[in-house]
Amino acid sequence: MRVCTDSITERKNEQTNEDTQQHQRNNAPQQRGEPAARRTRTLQPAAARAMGNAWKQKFVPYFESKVRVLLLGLDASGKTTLLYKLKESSGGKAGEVEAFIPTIGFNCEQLNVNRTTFVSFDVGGRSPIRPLWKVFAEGAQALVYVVDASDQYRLDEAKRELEYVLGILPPKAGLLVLANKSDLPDAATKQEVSTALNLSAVAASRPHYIHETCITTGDGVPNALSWLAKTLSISPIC
Ligand SMILES: Nc1nc2c(ncn2[C@@H]2O[C@H](COP(=O)(O)OP(=O)(O)OP(=O)(O)O)[C@@H](O)[C@H]2O)c(=O)[nH]1
Ligand SMILES: [Mg+2]
Repeated sequence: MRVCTDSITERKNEQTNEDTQQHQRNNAPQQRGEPAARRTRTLQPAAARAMGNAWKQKFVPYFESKVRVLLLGLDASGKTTLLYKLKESSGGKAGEVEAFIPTIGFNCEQLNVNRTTFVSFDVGGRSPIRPLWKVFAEGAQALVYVVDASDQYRLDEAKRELEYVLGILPPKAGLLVLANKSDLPDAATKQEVSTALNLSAVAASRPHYIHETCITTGDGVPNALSWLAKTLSISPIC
């Protein structure tokens, strides 16, 4: 049996499921230079699968949608604002922004626009539902990754999370990065965000595009989403 000091494996579970190992690698507090006190528990893969199946009931529009788009980003990057902006600019064609807040405490939302369903949740190294992401990633045609370009201290965290998500996303799924909050004076440019995320390397094998946005005013959003619509060969999203 492997010897590991991580709290997750302290349960002495001999399961060597790939999800769990991947989670441990990415979540190891020592690797993030954090004290042991901040360690968190996570779902076991079997529990995640069971919960994933239960969630499929809540997210029927997403799983039955012709076009599935994941909308991810660190907390406070602008995901919810974007969903409401999409709803507003769809001229009444979009569905409701449906929010689910499961007891394990993270936000999840979905929105239908023109037979395209967006499902959104926070990504963060300590997310206890990380093994669940696969349920949503499988079958996703694209990922919209929202980055708070004004929060330059967290660009590295945004990079790590993006790498993890790209690892579970279908290989041909497109990637649209929004360098958001470009209206703020200290916001990184799209070139700086691209470099910080190492975009040309991590997304080399898939269609990708980065655009500066100010989601609150809508600046840059139509241009960015028209790239997405073109890449997905669907009618304009907004
Ligand atoms: N200045 C500025 N603020 C923005 C922009 N986009 C979003 N915000 C603000 O950033 C804050 C967080 O936005 P949300 O849309 O709630 O972010 P989120 O990613 O859904 O965050 P969580 O659900 O908390 O994880 C809100 O106060 C927004 O008004 C932008 O382009 N510029
Ligand atoms: Mg939100």
